[in-house]
Amino acid sequence: MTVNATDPDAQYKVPPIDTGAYTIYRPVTATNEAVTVNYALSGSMTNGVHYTLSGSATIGAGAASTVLTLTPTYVGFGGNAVLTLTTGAANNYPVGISPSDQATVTIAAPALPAEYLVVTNGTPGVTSTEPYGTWATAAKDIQTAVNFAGAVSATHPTINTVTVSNGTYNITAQISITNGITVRSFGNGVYGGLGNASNTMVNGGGGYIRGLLVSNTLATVDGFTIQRCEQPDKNTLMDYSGAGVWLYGGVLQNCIAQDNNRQAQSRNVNYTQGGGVYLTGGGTVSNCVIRRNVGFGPSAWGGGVYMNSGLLTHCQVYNNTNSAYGSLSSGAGVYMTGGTTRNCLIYGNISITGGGAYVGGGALQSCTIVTNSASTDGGGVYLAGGTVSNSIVYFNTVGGVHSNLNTTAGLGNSCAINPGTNANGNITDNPLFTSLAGGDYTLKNTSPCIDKGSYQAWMTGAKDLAGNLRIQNAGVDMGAYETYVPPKGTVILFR
Ligand SMILES: [Ca+2]
Repeated sequence: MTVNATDPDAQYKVPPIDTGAYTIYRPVTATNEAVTVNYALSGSMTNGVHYTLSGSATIGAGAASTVLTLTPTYVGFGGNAVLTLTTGAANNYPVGISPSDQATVTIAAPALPAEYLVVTNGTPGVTSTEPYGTWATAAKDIQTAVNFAGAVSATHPTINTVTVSNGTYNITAQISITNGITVRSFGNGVYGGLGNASNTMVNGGGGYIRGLLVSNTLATVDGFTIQRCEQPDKNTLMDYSGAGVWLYGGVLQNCIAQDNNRQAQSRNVNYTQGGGVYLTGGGTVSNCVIRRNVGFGPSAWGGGVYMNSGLLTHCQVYNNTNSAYGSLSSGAGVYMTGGTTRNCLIYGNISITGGGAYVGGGALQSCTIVTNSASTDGGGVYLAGGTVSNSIVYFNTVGGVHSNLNTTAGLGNSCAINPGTNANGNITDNPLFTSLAGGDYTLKNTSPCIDKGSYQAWMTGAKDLAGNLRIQNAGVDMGAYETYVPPKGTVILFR
């Protein structure tokens, strides 16, 4: 018997799979009767798991050889694997005629992509092919690639990044991210970021579908606009929470949530918790823009953001509305029962109470809250628990009682009036924005808010909303922006 590796190279790649082959010959001088050849395979891989071997080890009557085909079925290994086939005793033919009774086929580890790629389904010249590792073979919808990413599979490598080319992705079902993966946009040579977010749209088209459901604490979404999505229904928490994004743990960063849940009123839904974003499970929303989202119902909580834990930081939250008919409607910009809202600019939001924010628990820190309005109380913030610190709550309006806050209980080191207090480090003076009319809420050099904040541990090394150092000069400023005040006068010496 002689065995040759007549196709010594094999590889799992999709498609096609590159098979290997062993051919077992008998000597030309041998019998022409059918001969069954025993064989053994040795190597680090397991038949049925890593490959399958098909064919027959019987050399038929009158035939000179038989072929065994080796088909790789597993891609998740590293390094090449060698499989050696050894012929042994034949049941009706003497062995040992030939010394060439061994041959090897090598299964090569394919070059795995570092990421799954996605393009819009209108992109020309693309033939979607697993594993979507090049732009020419990219997936044409985000969910398809997300489903593969992070999954431990016998037939797919574990790749933890999905990169999505800029464009508009019209969805017909929510994008569900259940694994601890990173999903990021890509455009102009840059990954993620707010710049790409404005060109990479997840568009619900007004259908009654959520945009993103993120349910893994290790997941990160970076650089998308989520727009025109609607809360699926009005009956269960999952139905009426997070029309744009439902984030359980994980990170949403550099994203824009806009124009979500705008049909809530026409659908007469009973509840809304987070028309733009629902934040729970200790997740983080960072460097995002949350605008023009809607809450509706007798309990419209958080047209922009509803959060019961986690961190909302360095975000702009504006022009969200609670179009509600009930007095429980509160917190058009941010409704929080826990967690931390930090270093955010919250403006132009409209509600029944708490136009900018409702704080029922947790901490609101270093925020600038202006030009919001409420129809009954707390045009800026309605404080029912928790704390507001190092913030500016000013120039908000109300149809009822207090334009800025319903109470000063829980307010510290902040600038506010109606009501205002000089206790607990608070001040009531005009904060002197650079341009209130022009919407520039940075502080003039002469602002009374400069250096009047109170240090908190997170500020060390942190940036303000504009990306400048959070602490400058003699101490931290109140509000979302830090102003650097140059030393007075420069001594010029003449002689
Ligand atoms: Ca300062």
